[in-house]
Amino acid sequence: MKVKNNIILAMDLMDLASAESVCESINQYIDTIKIGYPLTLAEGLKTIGLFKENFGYKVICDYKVADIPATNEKIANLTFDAGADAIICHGFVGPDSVEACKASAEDHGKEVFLLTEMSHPGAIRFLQKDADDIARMGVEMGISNYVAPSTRPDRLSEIRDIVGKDSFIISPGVGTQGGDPKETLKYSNALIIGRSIYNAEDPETATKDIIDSIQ
Ligand code: O7M
Repeated sequence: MKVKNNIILAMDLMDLASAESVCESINQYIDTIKIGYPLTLAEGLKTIGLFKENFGYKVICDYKVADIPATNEKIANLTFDAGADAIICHGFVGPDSVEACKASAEDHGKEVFLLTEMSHPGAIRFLQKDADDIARMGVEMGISNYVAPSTRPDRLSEIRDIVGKDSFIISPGVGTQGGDPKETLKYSNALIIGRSIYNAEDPETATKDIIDSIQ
């Protein structure tokens, strides 16, 4: 996936009008948006198509799919049928569950991202222990897109080593959660950024400042 300016907007505002207003103000700088449960549960699956039609964005659906294979397949099919370009699934549920999302993505000619370690402090307790193995599983399965944390550059670097230089890693945790954009891009292909942009007094300036800081 190609991502303009290496920035994916994490749009977690919960009403479409506010979300679209932020997108309008930064439209010239981004071409990829990530939406998750906050906006989808508030406004419905139709938001996927709206971002595509109104802005021409690539839409990554962050539904952190983490169920049995049969249920994962239903979730992924619905997501791709609604127009998503990619879906994010959890890895800790194991290869059969991940395979269900991957197969759905392939059937639709779309992409799957495998979530390895998460960016928040609580991820250290359970997920971190298995994150390298999750990344190895992804490689064994032929997955080429990953999510790994910008809040722990050492861990991000280790995950990069496992998935290899040709894999595509996107990283959340920049800004509000403490991750540094430039440091993150040493190991990652794109930054996932939410509150530092959509909660900024002036989202356009905030976006421009981030772009300047990574150039
Ligand atoms: O920049 P923020 O902190 O406002 O938003 C970060 C976004 O990335 C938000 O949508 C989170 O749900 C998501 N995210 C994390 O913050 N940490 C993770 O480990 C994983 C994700 C994510 O995108 O998962 C796929």
